[in-house]
Amino acid sequence: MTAIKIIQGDITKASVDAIVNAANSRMLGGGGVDGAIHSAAGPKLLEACKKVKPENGIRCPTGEARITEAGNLKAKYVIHTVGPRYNIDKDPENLLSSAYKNSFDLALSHGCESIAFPAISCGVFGYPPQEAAQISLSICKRPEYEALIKYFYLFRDDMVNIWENALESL
Ligand code: AR6
Repeated sequence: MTAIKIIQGDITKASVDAIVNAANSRMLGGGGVDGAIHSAAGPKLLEACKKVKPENGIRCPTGEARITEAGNLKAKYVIHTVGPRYNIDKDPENLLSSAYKNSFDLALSHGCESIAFPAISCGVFGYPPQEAAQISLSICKRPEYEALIKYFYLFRDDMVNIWENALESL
């Protein structure tokens, strides 16, 4: 059985090997969970992000992921991924799936045993949370990711309910 834990709370407090950041493609910080992760991790995280080579200012295209050290966080790594902007990017479902898959693949290739996700794209990027929950959880249940313990850190009660209901109905 795949271990999936749904937690209400701040992802910066997660005791896991890798924390996933819902970043933007420049990877230099931002608002929402990105801002919270950078302020908890301190300036070392921004320095690590700057070392990721940009192409035309883009360090991480939408749907891809990049891994850095985690500064002052308890986690070993931050995995920065960029989810789709729901009403702007084409094929948001495929891009959101890729964001999760690429995050998992980086975690596994770096020897992680546990990973914590926020609700990627469900804030300013406007992804409907019910749909995002189903996509994220169906990827979590793939056999290739079975070895990882997966946490979702969700800020609000209603988001926790949405993820719990989606998990039951899968
Ligand atoms: N812990 C867990 N979840 C959180 C936290 C936290 N500390 N803070 C916010 N959330 P968003 P996006 C929730 O907007 O939609 C940034 O500016 C929040 O309530 O952070 O992928 C980036 O730089 C919501 O449910 O990410 C990008 O430009 C979820 O995290 C852009 O926002 C995601 O909301 C990315 O937008």
